[in-house]
Amino acid sequence: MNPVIKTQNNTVPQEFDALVIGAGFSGMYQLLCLRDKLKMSVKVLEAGAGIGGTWYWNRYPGARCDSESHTYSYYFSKELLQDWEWTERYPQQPEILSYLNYVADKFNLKPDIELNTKVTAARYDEASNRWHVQTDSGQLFICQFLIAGVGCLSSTNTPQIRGLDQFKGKSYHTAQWPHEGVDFKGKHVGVIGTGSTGIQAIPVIAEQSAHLTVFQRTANYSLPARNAPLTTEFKKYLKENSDSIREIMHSTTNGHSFRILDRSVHDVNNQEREAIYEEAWKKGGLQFRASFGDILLDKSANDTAAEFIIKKIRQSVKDPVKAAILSDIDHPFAAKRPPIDNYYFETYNRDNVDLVDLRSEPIETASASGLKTSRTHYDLDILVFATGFDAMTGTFLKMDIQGLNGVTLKDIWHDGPLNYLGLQVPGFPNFFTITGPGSPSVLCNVPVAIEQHVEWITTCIDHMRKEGFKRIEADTNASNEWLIKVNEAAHATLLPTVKHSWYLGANIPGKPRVFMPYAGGLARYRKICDEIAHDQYRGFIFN
Ligand code: NA7
Repeated sequence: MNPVIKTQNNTVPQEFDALVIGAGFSGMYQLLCLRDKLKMSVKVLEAGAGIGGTWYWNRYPGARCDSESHTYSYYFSKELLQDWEWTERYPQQPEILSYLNYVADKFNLKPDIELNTKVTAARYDEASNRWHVQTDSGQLFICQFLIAGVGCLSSTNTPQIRGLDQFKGKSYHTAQWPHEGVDFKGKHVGVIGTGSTGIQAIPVIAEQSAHLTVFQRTANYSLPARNAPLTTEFKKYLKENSDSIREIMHSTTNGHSFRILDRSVHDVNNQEREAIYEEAWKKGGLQFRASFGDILLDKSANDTAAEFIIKKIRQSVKDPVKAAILSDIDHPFAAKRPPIDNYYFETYNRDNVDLVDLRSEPIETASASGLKTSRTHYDLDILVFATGFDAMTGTFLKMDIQGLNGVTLKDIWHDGPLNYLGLQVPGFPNFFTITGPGSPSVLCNVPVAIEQHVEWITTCIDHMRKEGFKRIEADTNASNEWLIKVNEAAHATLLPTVKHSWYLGANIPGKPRVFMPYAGGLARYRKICDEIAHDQYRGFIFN
């Protein structure tokens, strides 16, 4: 054994067949599959002090899932589907975290998860065909397979505001929320950001604080969630119909339990269209965008949905100035991740809520007592950054990952995340990425995408073991061809037309502008992955 990374404290390296990074939905299921189905030795390394990934970190007020609870679940175990009962249509963060802990306990996963352990570096040693993985505590692990289940939205983005270090109040990023919570009582609070997170947090913070100022850069669409407790009848329906629900989720574009209707906006007259939108608005949730098949494909079709939502925003917000700022939306509906909300726009009717349009008065500096824009100064006790993530690649690039011939992931992803199927990167043998860039991931109900990836990886490793292969690597040509397909799939939609989209990396200064997720739909993607596996894993090189 010839470790290429040295331990800091001369501890003996620990060896495993596979090492998984991250103990969220992905890492937990990958552990279960490799350990229990393939009987491999596996360790999961998790930076947090608890399991749960996204749902361990995102504890901000109002944090909730925007997939419906019964679909935001593992579907691999019939017993689990029968055991677990969600309470609400859209589960709150604590309920999802309880669910993940329940799963971890039920399948005895925790003994194989090492918490408080952040991976800082990983190097592939070609001679031994092993990954040498280093952690922030100086531990060294050695493994044949390295699998990243690090999540797509796990590296926070906090904008650089001049003078922020002078601010005497408290500031928090929503995805690094203190476990003890934040007491907003009597406080003047500022929230920067009106993406899904801001839209969830703002109504709750408004209720709890003395005064809230929302700093909005880009106006956003949002759909009413119409959250409610699940009825006894619906819970019974779920238990009796889990197979058919799973079948629908597997066969749809976005992995939800509803199908995008195969009709065009232009197939119906104005009155019919209005009635369809009205019905969808009443039902609430992301299903609104499934009303017609061409909403995300054709700008003129999209305009009808956009106009309908903008009309609703104007009806909800009484102050005409606020209504104008909130409804001045510069991108097509659903071309950015569409948030769903609980009385978001109505929150602006409260006396204690102000709205600042950062496009007409940008933030200039922070001061000891708040934020100064080009127009005035806002006094704040607490500043909340709901400013999103360095999505899809940020967490990978914070680790120093080195593949063949000393090439780092940073080198190979300099112009964008080269990958094959979002599962592997050429030059990084035996390294798999669960819901990596190049896969449908964030464009879907993510647990469905995760189950597909984890099961594909498990079958692939099983195949290798049966065939006596020790090493798998994505072919460079196949990867380049895949990137062309990812690009074509995106450009067949309105998704790449948005300027400030994190799908494109455009929210992070200096990040290459490449549309990262695969927009061809989960069902089509699943078929491609299955066909490639069936065709002797075309595009992968085995040794
Ligand atoms: P998002 O969707 O990236 O939203 C971030 C928000 O923060 C958005 O309104 C941004 O405005 C705003 N932002 C970011 N940087 C700045 C600066 N420098 N100044 C002012 N405003 C800024 O992140 P979320 O956490 O809301 O949601 C992420 C995903 O989590 C979501 O899609 C779900 O999948 C769950 P912008 O629009 O860029 O002008």
